[in-house]
Amino acid sequence: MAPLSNFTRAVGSGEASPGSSGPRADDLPIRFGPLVSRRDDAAMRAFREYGLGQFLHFGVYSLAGNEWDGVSARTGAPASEWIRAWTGPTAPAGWKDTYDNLYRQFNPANFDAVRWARQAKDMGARYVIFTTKHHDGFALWPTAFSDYNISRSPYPGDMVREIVDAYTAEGIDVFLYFSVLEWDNPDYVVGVPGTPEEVARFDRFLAYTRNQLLELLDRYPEAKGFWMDGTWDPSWVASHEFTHRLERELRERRPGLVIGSRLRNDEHGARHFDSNGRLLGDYEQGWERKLPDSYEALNGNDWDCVMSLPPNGWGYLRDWSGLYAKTSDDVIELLMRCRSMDGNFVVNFGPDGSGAMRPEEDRLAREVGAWVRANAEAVYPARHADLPTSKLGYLTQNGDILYLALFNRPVNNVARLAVPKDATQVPVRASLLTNGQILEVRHADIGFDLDPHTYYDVILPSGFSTDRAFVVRMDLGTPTTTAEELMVAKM
Ligand code: H79
Repeated sequence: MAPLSNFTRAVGSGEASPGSSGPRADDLPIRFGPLVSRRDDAAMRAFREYGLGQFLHFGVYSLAGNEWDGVSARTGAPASEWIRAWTGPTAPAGWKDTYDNLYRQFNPANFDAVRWARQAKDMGARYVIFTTKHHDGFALWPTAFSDYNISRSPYPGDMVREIVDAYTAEGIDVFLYFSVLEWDNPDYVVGVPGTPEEVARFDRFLAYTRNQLLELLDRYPEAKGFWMDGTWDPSWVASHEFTHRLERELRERRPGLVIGSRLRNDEHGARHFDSNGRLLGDYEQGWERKLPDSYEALNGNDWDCVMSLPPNGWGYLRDWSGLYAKTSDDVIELLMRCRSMDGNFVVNFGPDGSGAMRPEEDRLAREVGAWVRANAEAVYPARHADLPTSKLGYLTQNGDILYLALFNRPVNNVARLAVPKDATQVPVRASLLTNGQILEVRHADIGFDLDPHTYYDVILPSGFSTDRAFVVRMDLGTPTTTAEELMVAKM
């Protein structure tokens, strides 16, 4: 694909086009390509074992809850945290001005980072991504580089510090969400800066962005990484030389820092991956409200999938009526789907303007937590199993232990797994993870012509019933039965 079309696609559809085509033979010369290749230090090893994460969207938009004066913004703003962009006939007169003054009321009485962190811990989250600054530009830390920050609100404190402290105390790693894009900033430029005045303005904006990122690193040395956002505009994309330098500087300032692929693009405009298909950063950051089709398509890259509970609302959305909200079963399924492909699954919470989680989120955290606790060893550190995928659920593996998280229980209670005929390790023992009950394993060498697989049947106890997915734990060992040659036609 020509680099230009890559660029056009990225700009036209936000983050809609993740996925690498893998390194290509026709290498284009690239000056502003990756600064790292697959790292294997402690920070990245930890990233690979996070498994489950929590996203927190909290800010001035949480006060509105996607509506104002009883009028819904649903048809005029793309998502709740986007409410400042509300336009159309339903938008209140002078809305932007109203919004830009909302911070004067931002004083969430129920904000309690310790409570959130405990809840995340109980849910089984091992990292949190916190919105230090969303597209509205309001900083939840007392930044020295903009007046539009928490210290100008009635809230007496530094929310980022409270989050970092509370989550770190629970052993949950903190990633800082940071939107480059700022709607309210007069120095921000939409489109490639053209006139000398625009160039000067955007240069000021870039310097400001750099200052804030370095400030975050200096103020919160406990933070493990950045989850960048709002980097699709051609103004940022054209700043490839600056962002290349910036990434290097961030890494030098904080060895071990984990940075996703949304920060940068190459000089041809290719985002997430350079024009030769190499990942730009430590992990793929394109999986927002979407999932890869297959493990193979990921080319071994690290990745996380971030997901809102309603179709697309991240900040508090007061009115969920008429929207499908993902259930605990959905979240558990997504979690295991991600783990089976070596990814982390990050579920979003959007507390209300008082700092309270909604009852649905409280319930989801409890239910997901109960499941993850009961099935922890199938979630982490278990990873992708190099076996054919199963229509019954998702496979993960840790050394000699194979896990099948069963979402589609067969009506005959025979859970059949395909294994390559030449596999040296096959399921030899099985049990239910939830209660340790031993399950019978049978080799089912069906003998389909040209089939590269043989099959192992795990017999599920008909007396065992559950209303959630459950995990079959299998020991892998040397095959004791071999494929029979009896049926090979002698022709
Ligand atoms: O914080 C949440 C969202 O608010 C944020 N990312 C998650 C984690 C996000 N903001 N924007 N997007 C995700 C992608 C949006 C892309 C679009 Fe557009 C905005 C499509 C249409 C408007 C950018 C501008 C791409 C095309 C025009």
